[in-house]
Amino acid sequence: MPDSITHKIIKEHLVKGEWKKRTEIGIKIDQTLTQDATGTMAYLQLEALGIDRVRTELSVSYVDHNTLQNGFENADDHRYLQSVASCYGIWFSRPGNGICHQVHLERFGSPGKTLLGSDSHTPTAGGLGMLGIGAGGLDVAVAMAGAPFYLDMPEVILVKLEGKLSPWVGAKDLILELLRRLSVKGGVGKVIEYSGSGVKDLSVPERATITNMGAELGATSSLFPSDEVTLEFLREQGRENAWEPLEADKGAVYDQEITIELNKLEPLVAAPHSPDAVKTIEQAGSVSVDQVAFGSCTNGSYDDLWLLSEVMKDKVVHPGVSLVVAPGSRQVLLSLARDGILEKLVSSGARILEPACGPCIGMGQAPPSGGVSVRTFNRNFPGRSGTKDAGVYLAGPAVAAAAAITGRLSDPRKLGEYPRLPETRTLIVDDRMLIAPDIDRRCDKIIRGPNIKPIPGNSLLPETIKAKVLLVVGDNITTDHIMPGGSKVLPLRSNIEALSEFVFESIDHEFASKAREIGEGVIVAGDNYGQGSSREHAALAPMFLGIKAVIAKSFARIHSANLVNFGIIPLLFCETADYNNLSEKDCLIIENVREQLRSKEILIKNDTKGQKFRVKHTLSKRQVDIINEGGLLNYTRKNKLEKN
Ligand code: MIC
Ligand code: SF4
Repeated sequence: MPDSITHKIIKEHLVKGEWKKRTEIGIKIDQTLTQDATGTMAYLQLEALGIDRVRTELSVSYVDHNTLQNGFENADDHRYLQSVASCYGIWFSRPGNGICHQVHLERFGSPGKTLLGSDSHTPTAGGLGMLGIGAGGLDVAVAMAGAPFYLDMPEVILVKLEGKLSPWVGAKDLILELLRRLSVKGGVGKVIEYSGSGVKDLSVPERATITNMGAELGATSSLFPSDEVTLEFLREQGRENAWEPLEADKGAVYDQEITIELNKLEPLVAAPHSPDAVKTIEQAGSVSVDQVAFGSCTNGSYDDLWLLSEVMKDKVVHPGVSLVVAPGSRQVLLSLARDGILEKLVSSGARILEPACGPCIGMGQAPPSGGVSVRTFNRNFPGRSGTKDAGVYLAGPAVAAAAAITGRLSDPRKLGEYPRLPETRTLIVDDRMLIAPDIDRRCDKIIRGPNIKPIPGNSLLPETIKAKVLLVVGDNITTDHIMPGGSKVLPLRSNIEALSEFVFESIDHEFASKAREIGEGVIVAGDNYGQGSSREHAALAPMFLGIKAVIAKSFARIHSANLVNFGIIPLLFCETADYNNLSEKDCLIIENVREQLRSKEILIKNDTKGQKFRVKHTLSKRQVDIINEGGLLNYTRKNKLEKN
């Protein structure tokens, strides 16, 4: 049977389960990546698994998120990560070397291989034809220990790109168009594969912008073919040996097909506060802009920043705008410096930040009160910028550059002729900020600062759950709502007790104290609960606060898996009316829960309202066993580590 790219890669890596849609499969993971904000917990969990060295082909630990060092915490975590990397045979990308996804694309990504990362934008690697999947830190730790990674066999959507992009219209506009059509839940349970005549004109960084933001569609992954363009990119990186051609077979069958005519696209933005609130510039209106932020793992490439410098040439940033620029990697920053582009940017008034996530995760550069920020990033969830009442527009580099000059949202096509990228451009490859694993290593001691606390444990699932509804929320609740980021909270990622104080802070700032007072709780939610980040802390901290189950209309993939990993039951409403019947403080009783979990439907008694209702689950037997054990760590300790 002719295969899609997705099927080819999965077939080659399938180690458990059957080739059947929506059933659980286990795949072998070739490479892993972690970043510092999720990495400390992932490595604490790796330590708890008791292996002596990672069993993947390659694992990399990046430091890119928590780089603002307001206190000792982040610096301590960096030191911990470096010492773990050296003990376990893991590459270490030092702070200052760049954002994990950009560096991985440049230095390690490989067509046809699998990559599991403790960050939701791991599918960025799909720009190279590599199957990148985001997961919670514990899943990544287990994969590093050499066990399979489990996921539901995805459906595959084919997106055919026809024609050519017009000047001033870019890859970001393409993925925003897809978000407009499919919404933030349109990709859940699916891999998005690109093909068509338009593919060959997209560079690898442009492809990576598109696969990166597949995460915003909720997709499991996104994939481009590996072709001559891929080879050229790898050659530029001195890595042509990593290349292999990869394309779908003729006649491959897809679950859904979409065509995008590239010449019909125009510059787009995602309006506050969701990546799918997509509008044309005209529809968005001539909004006054206070800040423009360039960079992130979506648009931090050389070409993106070069475009900004061309637009800004001989001009200075609008007096009402603060322009901040964070290159995606040290390679990009070095190359920009060599080519005089950095000089142009500084002379135009750009505020240059280190190559890291920075403002994207609220690590500094929060916009002013009620301000508007135009960002080349991928998420504009409320409060994520660090300013609660700021409005963030997501845009491509052309729209963001136009805003930096005019001080308003404006159509870049009015800026005149589109600049031409110099044909002789080369990138500086310098791996001295990457520490390679030492084959003959001696494991010196792992260095732990006082902010690193032991991982809280969980007990076995009881026979009966008696818990109060602690919160009722609507659709599309993000993990930023559940467990916020930002410079105040992120340094606490390895201290769950301290972190748990901030759970649901922006929705109900008394949530943590209520949870502690009540003891056992349930969350009630609408559709797509837990979209966004892969942070397992959005399950681990609620577990610490006594949350036993989440009942939702539907879940985002990574968060649902994280709930299972920490022993919280993800349950689905059978009838929407039952969602409307539940109120905060209702006391819910699930009798014989262990027994009930064996079937797909579960009866819940609402003791407060004297009602009964049914919910369902889509958990595999393996996942039910994990929940019964109180989470994946307990389960793995009991059942010994599986091998690929
Ligand atoms: C994000 O973009 O939200 C993050 C920060 O990169 C997260 C990971 C985290 O919360 O540490 C992600 O996307 O998974
Ligand atoms: Fe970093 Fe932002 Fe990318 Fe997340 S989305 S990895 S915070 S740059």
